[in-house]
Formats: sequence, C-alpha cells, structure tokens
Amino acid sequence: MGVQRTLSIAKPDAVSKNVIGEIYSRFEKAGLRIVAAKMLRLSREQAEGFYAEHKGRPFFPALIDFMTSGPVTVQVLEGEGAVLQNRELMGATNPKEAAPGTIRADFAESIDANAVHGSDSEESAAREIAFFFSTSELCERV
Ligand code: RTP
Ligand code: MG
Repeated sequence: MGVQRTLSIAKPDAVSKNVIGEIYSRFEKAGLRIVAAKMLRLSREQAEGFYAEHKGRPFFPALIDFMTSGPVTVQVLEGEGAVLQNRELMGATNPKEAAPGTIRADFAESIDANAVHGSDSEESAAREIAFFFSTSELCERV
C-alpha cells in the first residue's frame, strides 16, 4: 500500500466540544503525521463543493447546514495506508454503529454531528487535499 496522504476534517461539533487535541492525539498515536493543518469556517459554496458527490441525497441540506454551523479544522495526514487507517480510527458514519474506541464512538452525537470526516479512497484524498491546500502548504516530515 505504501505511504499515503488523506484529508481529515474535525467537524463543527468536535471544535465546539474542544476535543481537537484529543482527535489529533489519536492520529499521532496511530503513527500518522499531520503534514498540513488549518482552521476555517466553511462557506455554503465550499461545503457544497466539497460534498458534491452527495448533492441530491435527502441528507444533503442538513449536511451543508451542519458543516457551515461553526469552524472546522482541516488537516492532511500522512502514513502507511493512511486512507484506510484514518477511516478505521474514525469508525462508522453513524456513531451508534461505530466500534468502541473509535473517534466517532467516543466524541460523536449523531449521524449528522459525527465529529470527523476522512477521505474514502486515494482518489478522493487527492481531490480533497487539493480542495483545501496548495502544494506549497504540504510540509515534508521525517
Ligand atoms: P464523511 O464523508 O463526512 O467522512 O462521512 P462518511 O464517509 O462516513 O459518510 P458519507 O456517506 O460520505 O456521508 C457524508 C456525511 O453525510 C451525513 N449522512 N447522513 N442520514 C443519513 O443517512 C446520512 N448519510 C450520510 C453524515 O454526516 C456523513 O458523515
Ligand atoms: Mg464520505
């Protein structure tokens, strides 16, 4: 699989609960390195563009309302098999179905307010990283 990069978002509920550090700690303890990071409040245009694949789904308006409801942190994680590893750390989309010890099991309230986003494939990761970061903002880590 090799070293990959993946795009992670701490969603508005996680920022509001003041658990960004605990989430970053999960990444670091799993051996993932943060190679870019920023905090911002998404505009509706940004949120709709980022989640364009879900446009037309019944949950889309609620997803956009939630993702624009407060600041988020956006970070790029790097490591061996980072895409799948991050998805495993996150747990299932619905926190009620998320395995114990996962980020969503421990910090998420509902399928809407589910604490984190993570790219679901290498292709999505490449698109999502470019959505938020220029090449010069991605740092080399050793
Ligand atoms: P994400 O993209 O945020 O990492 O979440 P995911 O891959 O686990 O789930 P995805 O299918 O991509 O859905 C994106 C977000 O939309 C909300 N959702 N609600 N009510 C529903 O059936 C439903 N399905 C999805 C969730 O907040 C999910 O994180
Ligand atoms: Mg997804």
